[in-house]
Amino acid sequence: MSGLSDALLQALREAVGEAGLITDAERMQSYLSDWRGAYRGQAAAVLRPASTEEVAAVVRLCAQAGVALVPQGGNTGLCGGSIPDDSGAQIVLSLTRMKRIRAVDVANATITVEAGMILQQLQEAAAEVGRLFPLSLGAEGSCTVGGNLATNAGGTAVLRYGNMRDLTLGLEVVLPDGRVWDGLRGLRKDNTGYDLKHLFIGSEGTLGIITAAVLKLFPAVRSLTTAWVALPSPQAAVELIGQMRGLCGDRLTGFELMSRQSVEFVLRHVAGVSDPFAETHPWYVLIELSDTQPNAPLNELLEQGLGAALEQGVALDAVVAASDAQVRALWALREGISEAQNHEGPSLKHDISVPVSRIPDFIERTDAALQQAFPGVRIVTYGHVGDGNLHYNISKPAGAEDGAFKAQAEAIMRVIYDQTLRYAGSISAEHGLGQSKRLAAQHYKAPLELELMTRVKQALDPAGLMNPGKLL
Ligand code: FAD
Ligand code: 2HG
Ligand code: ZN
Repeated sequence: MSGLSDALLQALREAVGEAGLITDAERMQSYLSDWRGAYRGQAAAVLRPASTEEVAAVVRLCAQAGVALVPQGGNTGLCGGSIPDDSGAQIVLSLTRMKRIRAVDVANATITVEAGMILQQLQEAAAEVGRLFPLSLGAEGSCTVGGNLATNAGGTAVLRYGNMRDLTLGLEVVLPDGRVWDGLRGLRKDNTGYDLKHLFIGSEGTLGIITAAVLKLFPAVRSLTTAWVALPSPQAAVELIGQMRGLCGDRLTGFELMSRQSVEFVLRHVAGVSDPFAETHPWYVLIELSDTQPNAPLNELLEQGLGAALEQGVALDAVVAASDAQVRALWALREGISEAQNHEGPSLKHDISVPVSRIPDFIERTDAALQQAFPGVRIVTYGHVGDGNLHYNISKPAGAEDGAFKAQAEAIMRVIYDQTLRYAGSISAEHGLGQSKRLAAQHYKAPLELELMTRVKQALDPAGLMNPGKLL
């Protein structure tokens, strides 16, 4: 039984229709926990509006009744942002029925889509008009544009194209009082005051519901080459990315770092992958070069760059993919890490960033501090090294009790975040604060920044009904 009044339930049913209202406990389950099983909540109902007008009607009704809303897209987030609390009083507002393309303007290089569109479908829609939508991440087959915007998603192509914020020109947002802000402008230049879209991008559903966006399109990629390179150290990765950038410029579109521990987990748990090398090495990078010209001389560039790196001892070994199947196999080794680590029991995720130049020192000192304080923990370090963004994830020691490891979670996190602060970094470079880093942010963010953020929240959502308990 839903905890909502009969009158509100009836009004919501009229707003979204029978197809848009779920109150059955069993049918609500998949909206109430994340894929890792790390977060679980309860809800009075799940609403699935099919248009902006329906979202606005729901928000108005909930504002009048004082009921909190938890926006949800593909529910692939990694910090509990899309999961309600356990009071059973909140409503999950799923945008997944809003997935239309509203417009494509090839001459303006823009596409206007609704928030529930799956990222992969957006990439395919761009390809159909001979263009590229470059945001790319492991969850792209399930995550939505609304979730990408609300978390300012990053992924593996930020190096060349930027993160979701950089790919966005305009937004449509249902405000906490139910009014619709039509900011769907496809302008690359607009200096008429505060750029309001940037308030909503990265706001994790705490300031309003994003219902549509105007996004940038780029020329399609017509040449691509991918290499898997073994390295002696993170320092070598920083040197190699500098050299490759100097040589290839914007053709360097991917540069992902992985520790041996990360790759070992993938080899152990993901079907159909294999180690490209006979010998094991401490670190690897996956390098991608691409070009909008067909038959661009990417292999020559790669061979030149890697040849020099091998000679200098910056690289230890390298293979270049010889077919599309090999390209996919190399990416599977990288994209499989999240899933593989999940098979190794409880893990702690830290999506930190530090200046690229300080990555080697950060890893060396943080590894040492952790191994001294928590002997045996398995450190799974990988990520978008060109963005200074590391997934510095920790799995429990092999054979340790889950409970004993979980009891250390807070202390492990402190060591990592204290180090991050020491290196002038951020405690969340990609996934956002959600539930998991909300309290840590109170400690690690500057008080003045927190005060300004609180004032923005109060100005837009004075009743605090937009995703309460997240971010702030
Ligand atoms: P959800 O998980 O449903 O929601 C995320 C947040 O956005 C929540 O706070 C929610 O309330 C809010 N929200 C959702 N839709 C709206 C809306 N329409 N309006 C307002 N608020 C909304 N992230 C990266 O940045 N880079 C990566 O490389 C990356 N790789 C991943 C790989 C895997 C295997 C997985 C599982 C996740 C990965 N993620 C990554 C995290 C996640 O996929 C992204 O954060 C993604 O952008 C979330 O989209 P979603 O639709 O699933 O959002
Ligand atoms: C990635 O880069 C994602 O693969 C997920 O951001 C990271 O699971 C993780 O910790
Ligand atoms: Zn990532």
